[in-house]
Amino acid sequence: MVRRVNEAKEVLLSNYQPGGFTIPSKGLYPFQWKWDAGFIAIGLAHFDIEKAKTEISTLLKAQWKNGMIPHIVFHTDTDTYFPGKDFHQSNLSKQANPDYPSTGMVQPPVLGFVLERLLEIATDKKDMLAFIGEQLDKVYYNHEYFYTHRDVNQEGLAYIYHNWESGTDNSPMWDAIWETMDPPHYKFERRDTTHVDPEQRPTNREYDHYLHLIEIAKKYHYEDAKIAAHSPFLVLDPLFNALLIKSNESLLALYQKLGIDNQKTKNLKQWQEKAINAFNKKLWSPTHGAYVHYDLRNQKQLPYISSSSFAPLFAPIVPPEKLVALNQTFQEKFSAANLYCCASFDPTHNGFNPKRYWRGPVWINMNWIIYHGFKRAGAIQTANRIKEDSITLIEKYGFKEYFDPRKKLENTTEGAYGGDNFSWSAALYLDLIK
Ligand code: 9WN
Repeated sequence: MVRRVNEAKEVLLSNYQPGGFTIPSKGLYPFQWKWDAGFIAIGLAHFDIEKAKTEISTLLKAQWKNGMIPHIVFHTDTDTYFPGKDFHQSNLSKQANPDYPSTGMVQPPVLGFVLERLLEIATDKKDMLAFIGEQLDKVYYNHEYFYTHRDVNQEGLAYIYHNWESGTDNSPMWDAIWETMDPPHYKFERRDTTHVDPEQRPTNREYDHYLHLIEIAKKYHYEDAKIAAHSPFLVLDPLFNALLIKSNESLLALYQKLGIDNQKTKNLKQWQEKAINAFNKKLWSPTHGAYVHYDLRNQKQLPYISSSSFAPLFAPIVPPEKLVALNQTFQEKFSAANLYCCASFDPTHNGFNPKRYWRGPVWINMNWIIYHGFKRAGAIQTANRIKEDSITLIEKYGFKEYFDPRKKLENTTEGAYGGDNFSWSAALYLDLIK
């Protein structure tokens, strides 16, 4: 198939905004999103290193006083997205950054390993290391925020209080939590479904749950301790915590490159040891042969396997005996010859839906994480399969937001869904083909 390198660069450049950040997709997502910004910077670094640096520094300018980096920064005024800044009202929090309206929640902590990847890509290492030196403490304070304010049991694992914090918004595993809630039927105008077929997006009732969780957080002025005490959604997510552990590892490597050994690096080492132990105790399910989510509010594991179950391979987490079981689970459930790798949810489960958002479709950022994970574990064949499938999907369908895992579709016009010219699909394509 024909390479789409120039197109990928065009997607990123056309989504780049004068304010020094890149939107994920025109119309559908018109602001800066946290984990998108990280993946986008990796793609930009392959052809415009200055823009890659700006993407990160713009995001970090919006950091809150307590170290939190918000999930969306509303750099501009536009009403093509709901819920926008008037709904989230970050100014309710004393910790918010008054100069940057944002949401009052987070997204997966990608910045540590993104900075490390930028250093690998950069040709002028000295210049990139100087940039990293300017930003690194901010990322450290973000990790300190997680371990200080998001770890209710002080066990080394950070909770999320909203499905949007997971990045995997409407995964079937949240359904069990929605059943414990009965939010009002809010009156609101969806904007996403004016850009994308509603069949490919969450339902209105799911949005009631999403909005309700934000109303609770707003009621408590986004105070973490109060959210932890009252939110019906309080989850330890294996994707989120694996990326935090991976980023801890990267922060330590980067501090070492900068010749820095201080209280911060001591703290990072302590958090890391505690986190890895707790991760293997609390998030491993012997029944599933995989890592799963833990529902802190209801004190139980959520019994579902998803692409998030394999994210720990990307970090220094998985001991040898678990590696064997995890690999076996992957081969049994996710690597069938008639499927592209990797479905976002267990394709053998009845909750699997190959077209609807995070309930089954392939996402390129998850593939990038799992590809590096299997590579790190030495499972090169599986790693290469994931890389090749990602490249094939993009070369076949273009830079869509998510892709149908089924190789044989009844209707050949189907196969890729969600937003068009989606930034991280373009960015990570540029990185995967290297
Ligand atoms: C809510 C921007 C974001 C991604 C998420 C993806 C989607 C937003 C939405 O788009 O979520 O954050 O409105 O659906 O699920 O992972 O960061 O691309």
